[in-house]
Amino acid sequence: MKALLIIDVQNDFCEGGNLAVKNSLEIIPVINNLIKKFEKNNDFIIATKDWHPADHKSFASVSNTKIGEVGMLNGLPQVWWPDHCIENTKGSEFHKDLLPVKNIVYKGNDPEVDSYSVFFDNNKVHKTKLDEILKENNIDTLYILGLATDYCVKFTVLDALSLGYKVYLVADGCKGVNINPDDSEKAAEEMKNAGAVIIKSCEIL
Ligand code: VGL
Ligand code: ZN
Repeated sequence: MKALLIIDVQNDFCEGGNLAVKNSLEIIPVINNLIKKFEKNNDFIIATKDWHPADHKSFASVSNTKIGEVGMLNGLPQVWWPDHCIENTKGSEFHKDLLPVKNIVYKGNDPEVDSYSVFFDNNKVHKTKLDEILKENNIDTLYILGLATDYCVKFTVLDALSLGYKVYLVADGCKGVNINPDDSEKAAEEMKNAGAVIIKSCEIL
């Protein structure tokens, strides 16, 4: 069985948000078309939320660091981010144009460690419910898309592959942060080398 996995299409990652990903609104119609398609076939759909407490240490404001620079957090290299996706705020809500999705998985709630992958936090200590939910529903194939290609999409795809899922990355359904201009390209290469199949949304039947 297959599932559509929609990563972090939240206000803070969209135009006008605190960590806006360029041209992110372009992917919403692509994602909505797939939501309709998966719904029609009774296939599983799951959406994720980056969900941080206000004192999350990945925030430059909390760690007294500079946005965009890299430091160390909990023994791991950490990009310092602007405050974003704070739990129960406008910024952490899904973008209003995204069609509603019933199944939601949250990540990033531990203030001490960042969590790009929707399966594990960055130090792989805590696991979310995602793997369990997918297994309960006999899902072995994932169509992954959303924000951002070079962070949460990439690490989710890599963990999904290492957990044994067949992974399709829907290229026209993703946009990246691109702190360096080629970060998304490099991320796509990395995902492909790890075994992800990169497709366009129109190839999904
Ligand atoms: C993300 C940076 C910080 C993402 C989340 O969803 O890609 N990026 N937190
Ligand atoms: Zn975050």
